[in-house]
Amino acid sequence: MSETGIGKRLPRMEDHRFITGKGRYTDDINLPRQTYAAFVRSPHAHAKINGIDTSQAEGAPGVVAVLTGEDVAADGIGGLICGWMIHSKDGSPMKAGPHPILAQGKVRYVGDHVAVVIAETKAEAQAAAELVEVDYDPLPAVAETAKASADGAPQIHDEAPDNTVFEWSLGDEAAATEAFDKASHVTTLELVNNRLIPNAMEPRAAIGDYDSGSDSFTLYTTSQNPHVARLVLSAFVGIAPEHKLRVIAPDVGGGFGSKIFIYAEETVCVWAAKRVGRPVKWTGDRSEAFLADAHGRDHVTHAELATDGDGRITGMRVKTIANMGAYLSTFASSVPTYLYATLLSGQYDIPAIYCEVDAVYTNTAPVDAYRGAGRPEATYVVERLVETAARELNLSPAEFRRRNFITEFPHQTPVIMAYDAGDYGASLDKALELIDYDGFEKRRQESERNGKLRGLGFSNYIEACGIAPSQAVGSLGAGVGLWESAEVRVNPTGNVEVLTGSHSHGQGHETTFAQLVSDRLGIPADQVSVVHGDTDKVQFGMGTYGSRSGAVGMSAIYKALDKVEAKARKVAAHVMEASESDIEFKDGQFSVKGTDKKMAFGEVALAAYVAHKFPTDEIEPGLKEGAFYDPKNFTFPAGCHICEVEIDADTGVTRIVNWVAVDDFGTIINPMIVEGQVHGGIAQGVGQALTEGCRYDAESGQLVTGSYMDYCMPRADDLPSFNLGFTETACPSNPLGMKGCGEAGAIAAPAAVINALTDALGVKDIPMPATSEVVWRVIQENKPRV
Ligand code: MCN
Repeated sequence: MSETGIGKRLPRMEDHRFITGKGRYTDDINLPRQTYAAFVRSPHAHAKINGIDTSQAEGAPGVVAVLTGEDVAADGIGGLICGWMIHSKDGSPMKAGPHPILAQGKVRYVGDHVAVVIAETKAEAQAAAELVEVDYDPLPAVAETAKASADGAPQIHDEAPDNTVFEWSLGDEAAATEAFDKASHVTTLELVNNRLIPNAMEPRAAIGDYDSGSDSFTLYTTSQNPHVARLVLSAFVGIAPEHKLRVIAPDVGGGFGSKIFIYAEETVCVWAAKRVGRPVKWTGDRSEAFLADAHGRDHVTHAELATDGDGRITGMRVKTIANMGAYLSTFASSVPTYLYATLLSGQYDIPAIYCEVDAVYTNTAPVDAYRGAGRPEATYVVERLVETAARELNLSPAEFRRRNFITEFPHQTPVIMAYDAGDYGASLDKALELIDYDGFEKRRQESERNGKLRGLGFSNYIEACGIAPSQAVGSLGAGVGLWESAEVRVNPTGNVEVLTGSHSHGQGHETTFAQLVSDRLGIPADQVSVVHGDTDKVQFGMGTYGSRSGAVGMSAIYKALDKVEAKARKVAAHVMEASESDIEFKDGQFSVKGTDKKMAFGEVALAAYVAHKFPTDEIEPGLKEGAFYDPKNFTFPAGCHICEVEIDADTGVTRIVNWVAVDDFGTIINPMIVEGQVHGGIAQGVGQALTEGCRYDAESGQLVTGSYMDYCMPRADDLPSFNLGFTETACPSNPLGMKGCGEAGAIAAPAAVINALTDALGVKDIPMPATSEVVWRVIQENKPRV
């Protein structure tokens, strides 16, 4: 067995370059004759543009060009589009307004792109951007999700009356109505899933370059999916054939979903590079990221759970208003629909579910996928309902959950998903043991003696990862299946290069992918290089999001390795003059059954290249194989997170004193990397629950939380040392039995925190983010026991 193979806590091989400052990010790249772009952004949430005077800016020092929406239109550049069509329940297609890369006639949110100034230096571009005179007629704005379609709300796009993009539904309404009619108890909650601003460490950046000699473009950009960026962006900018655009996503400092989309800025850089005949570089600053990176979540939900006299769940009804922002971002429409409502069954056997989702435009930044994308919102609805129902029925939350768990697999839910494998009782049992559930009451009493309120909150989440098997999404009418590609190139010295369509921007693929190769070929992981993020090197790929790189990306590598092994067996058999059926391969050695003949993997690799007079009709020289892998189903990671909080009753300050997470990720390749992923995810979920909340002023539509002064990210001292455990049910739909782990923590955590807070405070609900001020106010209003 390989010392660096599957299951080993191999330190991340990429970290040496990151922690020694040798990472190469987009902003580290500089091209000869490069210019710099600065965007003129709207100061208004909603306004008519009467005219733009660029003359002063054009005359400013160093300015190369000033471009506006008129130039975009003149060059026939179309707008950005949302790729996933949703139909309303009346069958009509979603109503999307145009999304020009530079505003045309109107701006629709603070930060909207109005013009771009291109200059010799960044400072000159920024200074000249201040000189662009825009004549605006401010219009009334609507920023609040719940009020977007209210009578008299300002109309944002002519194409979408009442600011309604779609009114969609999923499930059986009649069955749900019947379940509620017959219910012995109904639990109701009004929930707000707060809007979040993604905060990857590296802000977005792009360099567009045009080579007039070959009439081809290169885009360096902070992308999680460079091939998809090439496909979509080449169509937007009119570059044909598409391989005339090379997209390079070098080291990327985190994305969390926000770097999947096609944004105006990188599109402008590519288009403008040809117009000015020089490379155009843009590096966003943190303030621009707050304003114009696609935000996450932002749901307002009315949710109901029906139970019978035995404490069994019989039905669920959910009505959600989902804020899309001012424009539909690349995948926005899929998030509150197929990534959300399809997970509303949670881990429970619920016979009838009906969900309605109204997607609305508001004068705010576009909203799209953010770590978990739809699944944190679903888990929040399910786990808040379940916990509340248990309390209302005077059952322990653990017992109520256990009574309703799905126990037989495969399980077809009433909301499309067919869960393949899991053991939800096992993760609950293990979590109860790790948190010392039986000792909780004593700990609560001890806290009370010290003037503190203690609470325990569960979150038994499930998610659908490995996005997105074409068989499964085809049935959703998406028309796109998201497979992954891989190529394994074995060099004559036996070293291996793996070319993958996945993109690592913090997930440690250079290590885990190498571990897989090490395991299969019996060579050390440091003899494996992982190549990704360049459309000229890797033929095609779907990129990284939806915790898919393990289950889908690594499965493609696995398939390519099958082919490499099969070919190497042929070569070994030829060189050792044996029958192929007598060749055995173990621990990196090919041997001939029943003899002492053997060859190391490296020797076979060399033989494959240095011509052993192969019978070329049977064996071609070389050792290089590729594969595409399209899974049959999603993977369904699930687990039980329990959060224990202690609240200072005088100040409302909440301390998380213990966090237990027992997750089922199927086969684990690198436990250390997986634990890191879970830690990061929980931290993000705790941020949503306790500190992070994006706010727009309801009247003016100004972003009130536009910097870290007002938008509070969680810090290390807000978090306890996490207590992690694992259970394992292998995923049957991929060869490694893996399930995704990259989003689990962010999906589970918000419900666990709020369930713990409501337990401690003895209240039905508390809004997120439950800052100490919010908690203090609840304490003042409710005067709990202490
Ligand atoms: N892994 C494993 N065993 C498993 C599952 C995964 O060892 N059973 C390993 C994988 O090989 C990979 C890592 O864990 O090295 C994460 O794998 P996976 O769950 O497949 O997720 P992806 O690689 O597809 O990453 C996407 C996921 C998502 S959707 C978001 S959002 C997110 C996340 O990863 N964004 C991140 N984690 C992030 N971590 C960092 N540092 N930065 C981001 O932007």
